[in-house]
Order: sequence, then structure tokens, then C-alpha cells
Amino acid sequence: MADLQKIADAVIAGNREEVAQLTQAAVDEGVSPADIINQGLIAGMTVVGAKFKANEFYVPEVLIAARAMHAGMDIIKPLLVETGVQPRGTVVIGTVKGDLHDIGKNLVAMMLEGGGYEVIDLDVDVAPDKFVAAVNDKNPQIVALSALLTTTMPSMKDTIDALAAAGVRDKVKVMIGGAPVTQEYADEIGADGYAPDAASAVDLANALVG
Ligand code: B1M
Repeated sequence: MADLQKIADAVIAGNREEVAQLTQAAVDEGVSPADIINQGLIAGMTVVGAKFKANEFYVPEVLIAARAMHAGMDIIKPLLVETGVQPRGTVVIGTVKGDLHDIGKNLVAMMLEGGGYEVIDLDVDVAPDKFVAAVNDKNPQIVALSALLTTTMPSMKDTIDALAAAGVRDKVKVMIGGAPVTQEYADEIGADGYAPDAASAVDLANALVG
């Protein structure tokens, strides 16, 4: 009988081979993809997020755990399509125009994937019109904006304004984050939420999609 807690433990330990092997064994035993994701892969990443918040894990451990989670997701993803399991929501994420910093954004993207979201990553230096195009094409529930420079924070407001000008602002929740960003700034530019770190970003996304 598959022990899904072992998958979670292997994710937390960042053991990519073990996650892949245990995930494949669970699939072969007929455990549902949704159970493997929720009780194994996401459960593991939830613990990783909590440890990261508590400063028990640092960036390298989170990246290694996320890589291990991906090894399991690679096995599960084709089955999700077959069984029609829906992600918790879709998030379009990117580092805003003029800004090339992607380490924090990638962490947020990985944690959101670990939290059960489909993540569409537009990469770095993303102009407002690219976010608008992605909202029109992919119909996400959330647009997630990252900025690391005080000089590129205004691109967050430009992006929100562009979503409004294109008539799609009410279709999505906008969350923002990055080292210089604050809740006050989120309020000032009309974002729906701010998260200080990658684990909090998952909590915020969950709150925003209800
Ligand atoms: Co840059 N850089 N950098 N840099 N860089 C900083 C940000 C800086 C603080 C360094 C300093 O001067 N002390 C400074 C900004 C000053 C300011 O604006 N106030 C700075 C500068 C000035 C620059 C350049 C202008 C330097 C130059 O060329 N003169 C230049 C700008 C280039 C550009 O973007 N146009 C530049 C370039 C670079 C590198 C390319 C060399 C490299 C980036 C490589 C890469 O990302 N692939 C780099 C790096 C690595 C840094 C530092 C050292 C580290 C940033 C990082 O990755 N942190 C940084 C100094 C520092 O922070 N100590 C610095 C780790 C990462 C996990 O944290 O990104 O904060 P962070 O993400 C966190 C949270 O913020 C949050 O969650 C993450 C995980 O918990 N978060 C979100 C992030 N996005 C979120 C989104 C959310 C929610 C949470 O919701 C959507």
C-alpha cells in the first residue's frame, strides 16, 4: 500500500530520485493523481514553505525541494490531463518591466506550483502589455508581479493600469512582492495583495481565489 507521507518526506528532504520512484510506485498501485499531489507532493511543499517562513530552511533547500517535487509532477502531469483533475487556479507570473531579477520570482512560482496552481511564467522584464496579453490568452485568476528594484516598482502600477485600460482588471486578482515592496505600496497602487516571501505568496493566492 502506497505511503503518501513518504513522498512528502522525500520532497522535504529534496530527494529527487526517491520522489520519482515513490510517485511511480503509487501510480502503479492505482492511487489517484489528486491524492498523490495533495497528500504527497503538495503536503511536502507545504512543510517546506513553513520551514522557509520559520528560517529553518533557506533558499537552496527550497530550490532543491522544488526540484524534487517537479520530479513527481513530471510523472503525474500527463495523468492529470487524462483524469481531468483541475489545478487550484492559474497564475500568470513575471518580473516587471526593466527588472532582470528572477531568483525570488522563481521561488514564488515553484511554491505556487507546489501549492497546486498552474503557473505561467512570463520570465523577466515583462512589459505591461505582455501581462495583458497573457490574461486574455490564459484566463488566469491571479497575476503575480515581482520587482527587486525601487526603480522598477512603478512598473507594477503601470501593469495594473494597463490591465484596467484593457478592461480586464476585474477579471483577475493582482498580487505583488519583492524585497522593496510593501503592503502600503500594494494599497497605494491598487493591488489586491502583497506577500513578503514565497510561502506567504501561496497563502495569499489561496485567500485571493477563495
Ligand atoms: Co541586483 N540589486 N541589481 N542583481 N541584486 C539588488 C536587488 C540590490 C538590493 C543590491 C544592493 O544594492 N544592495 C539593488 C537594488 C537597490 C534598490 O533598488 N533599492 C540591486 C541593483 C542596484 C542591481 C543593478 C541595478 C546593479 C547594476 O547593474 N548597477 C542591476 C539591475 C539589473 C536589472 O534588473 N535591470 C542588478 C543586477 C543583478 C544581477 C543580474 C547581478 C543579479 C540578479 C540575478 C538573477 O536574479 N538571476 C542580482 C542579484 C542577485 C541581487 C541580490 C544580491 C540578490 C537578489 C536575490 O535574488 N535575492 C540583491 C541584494 C540582496 O537582496 N541582498 C540585489 C534572493 C531572493 C530569494 O530574494 O528576490 O527578495 P527576493 O525574493 C523573495 C521575496 O522578496 C519574495 O519572495 C522571495 C522568496 O522569499 N518575493 C515575492 C519576490 N517576488 C515576489 C512576488 C510575490 C510575492 C513575494 O508575489 C507576486
